[in-house]
Amino acid sequence: MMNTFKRKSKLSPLTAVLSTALLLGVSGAYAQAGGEPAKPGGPTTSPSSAEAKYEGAPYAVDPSTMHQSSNPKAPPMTEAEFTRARQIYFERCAGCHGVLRKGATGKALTPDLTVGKGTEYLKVFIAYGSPAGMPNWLTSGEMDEKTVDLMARYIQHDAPTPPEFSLEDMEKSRKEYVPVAQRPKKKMNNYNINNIMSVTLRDSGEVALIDGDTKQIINIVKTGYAVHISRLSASGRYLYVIGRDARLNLIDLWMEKPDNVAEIKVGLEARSVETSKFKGWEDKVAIAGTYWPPQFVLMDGDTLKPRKIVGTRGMDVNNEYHPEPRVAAIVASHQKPEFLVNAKETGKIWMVDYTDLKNLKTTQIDTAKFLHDGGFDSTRRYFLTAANASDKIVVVDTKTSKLEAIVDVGKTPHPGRGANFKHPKFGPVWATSGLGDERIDIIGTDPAKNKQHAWKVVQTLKGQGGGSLFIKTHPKSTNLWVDTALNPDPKISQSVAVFDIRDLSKPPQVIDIAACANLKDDGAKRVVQPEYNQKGDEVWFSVWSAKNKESAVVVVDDKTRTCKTAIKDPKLITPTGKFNVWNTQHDVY
Ligand code: DHE
Repeated sequence: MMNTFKRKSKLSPLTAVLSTALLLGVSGAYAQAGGEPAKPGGPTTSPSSAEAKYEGAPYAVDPSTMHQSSNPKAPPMTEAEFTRARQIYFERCAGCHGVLRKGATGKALTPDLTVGKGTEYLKVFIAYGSPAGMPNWLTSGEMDEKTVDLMARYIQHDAPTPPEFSLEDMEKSRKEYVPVAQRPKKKMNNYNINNIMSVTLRDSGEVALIDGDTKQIINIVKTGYAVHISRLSASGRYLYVIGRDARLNLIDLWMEKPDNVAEIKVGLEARSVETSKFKGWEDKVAIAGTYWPPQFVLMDGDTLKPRKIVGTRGMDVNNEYHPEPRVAAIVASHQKPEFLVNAKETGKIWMVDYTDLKNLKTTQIDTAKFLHDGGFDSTRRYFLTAANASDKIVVVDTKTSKLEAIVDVGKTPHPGRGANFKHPKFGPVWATSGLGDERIDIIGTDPAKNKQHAWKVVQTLKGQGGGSLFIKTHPKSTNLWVDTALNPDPKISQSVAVFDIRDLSKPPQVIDIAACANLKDDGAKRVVQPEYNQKGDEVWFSVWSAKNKESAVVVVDDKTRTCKTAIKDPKLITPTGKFNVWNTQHDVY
C-alpha cells in the first residue's frame, strides 16, 4: 500500500493552485453527468528503475536519451519516461480523454490547451481530481508523486499515435476463469434469470446483478474500467460487459452465484459488444467494437477466444479517407447470421456475416456520418440508428441488407435503443429524444401497412429540454418515459417526463425521481436511463451521483407512475445503464 498521506503532504505546495484550478473547472462533458471514472484495477504505476536512476534531477540527462518532441514548448522528458507515460495514459486516461487526447468524457488534453496551463497546474488535477469528475489519482493511491509529475509533463507533448492491438495481443490478455467443461450444465440457482438487471457501476468498474423480483443484489462483479454496457447472449445465459478500457467480461448466469467465467482485452478503448442471435447461431459468436484501434473483433461466444479482426479505416460516405472510424453501436440481426456495426466517422454500417470467418463476407452500407446508438423496430427487421452530429436517424433493412431511409430529426438525437409503440393514429412507430434540444421525434416504422407514414417523422413531442440520453417504453405499457440526464438545470436532470401513448397531445407528467431516492447528500443525482422489468409493469431509473456520494436505483410502478422503492447500498457506486436480461436478450424496448 502506498503512503498516500506522506505523498500528499509532499505535494502540498500545489494545493495553493488547487482552489483556483477547481474554480476554473477542469471537467469533462460527460463527467459532469455524475461521476469520476473508475478506479482501475490495472498494473501498478510505481516508478520504474529507469526513472529511479534520475531521482532528484530528472532532466539532467544525456540529451541523446531525451524524447525528441515535435513540440518545443513541452517540458523535457527522457525517452524512457515518455514510453512509460504513454503506457499509463493508454491504461488510465484514454478512456475518458480519448486516445488522441481530443476529449470525450474528459476534456481535450492537446498541447495547445495544456502547455499554457503548465506542469504545476496540471499536477494538481491529476493528484487531487476535480469535483466535476476527474479522479484523484494521487490521493486515491493509484499514482505516486513521480507518476503525477510524469503525466503532467506528458500531456504537454503531442499525442503519439497509439499502438495497434493484434489478435495475439488479445489472446495474451484472455483469461478463462472457469473453462467451459467446468461450467454448470444447467441453471444452478433459483433466481428468475429473465428478470435480473445488470446495472453498470460506472466508476467502480463493476456491474451489480440485481434480482428484479426481490430487488436484492445478487453479486457485484468486477469488470472493465469506466464500464459501459451489458448485452445478453441469445439464450439468456451469458452476460457480456464491456468497459471503456476495452476489457470484455463474460458472466455466466447459470452459476450458483453468477460471476465472471472469461475475460479479454480487445483493444485500448471500446464501447460496444453484441452476440449472435440468428437461429442456429445462438450464443456462438461474440463481437466487440473498439474506438481504438478502429476495428471490431469476432470471438467464440463462450470462451471469448478471438478469431478475426476487421479494421474500419477507409473512405467515408463522401469518399474521403478517415484514419480512425470508431466503432459505435453493434446489433445482431434476427433476419440473417449477421452483425450490424456502426463505423462512426465514415457513416458506414457494416453488415458482417459471421458464418464463415475464413472467407468473411461484409457489406458496407453508405448512410450518414457520426453513427452512434440505435435499436430495432418492433418487428426486429429494421435497424434505426442515430447519425448524431448529422441530426439524422438512419434506417437499414436487415432483410435486404440495404439502406431503407434517412430521416431528419431534432438536434443530436440520442435514442439509446429507442422506444417502439403503436401510435393511436400512425400505427407502429419508434421514437428518439436528443441531446441538443427538447424534441422527441416519432417515426413511422410500418412500410407494409402504414406506407404513407413509414420513415417519416409523424409527430414531434416537446420534452423537458435538451440533454436527453434515453427514452423507453414496453409493449405492455402505455407510458413513454424520457430522461434529461445531461440538462444543466438540476430540476430537469433529476426528473423525468412521462407521456401517455394513448393521447400524445397531453403534456407529459414530470416526476421528481431523485426525490424518491431520498439520498443523504447533495450529489448530482442525475436521473438516467429508464429500463423496464421483464413484465413491463415496473420501470427502473438510476439516480447517478459522483463516486464519493450516495446514488440509488429507483423503481417506479408503471401503471400508477408512483415510486415503489429505492434500491440503495454503499456498493451501488455511480449506477448508470441497466439491462434487464429478457428485454435485452429479445430486443424488447
Ligand atoms: Fe454511452 C450506449 C458511446 C457516454 C451510458 N454509448 C452507447 C453506445 C455507444 C456509446 C456507441 C451504443 C452501444 C451499442 O449499442 O452497442 N457513450 C458513448 C460515448 O462515446 C460517450 C458519449 C462518451 C464516452 O466517453 O464514453 C458515452 N454513455 C456515456 C455516459 O456518460 C453514460 C450516460 C453513462 C455511462 O455509464 O458511461 C453512457 N451508453 C450508456 C448506456 C448505453 C450506452 C446506458 C446503452 C443504452 C441501451 O439502452 O442500450
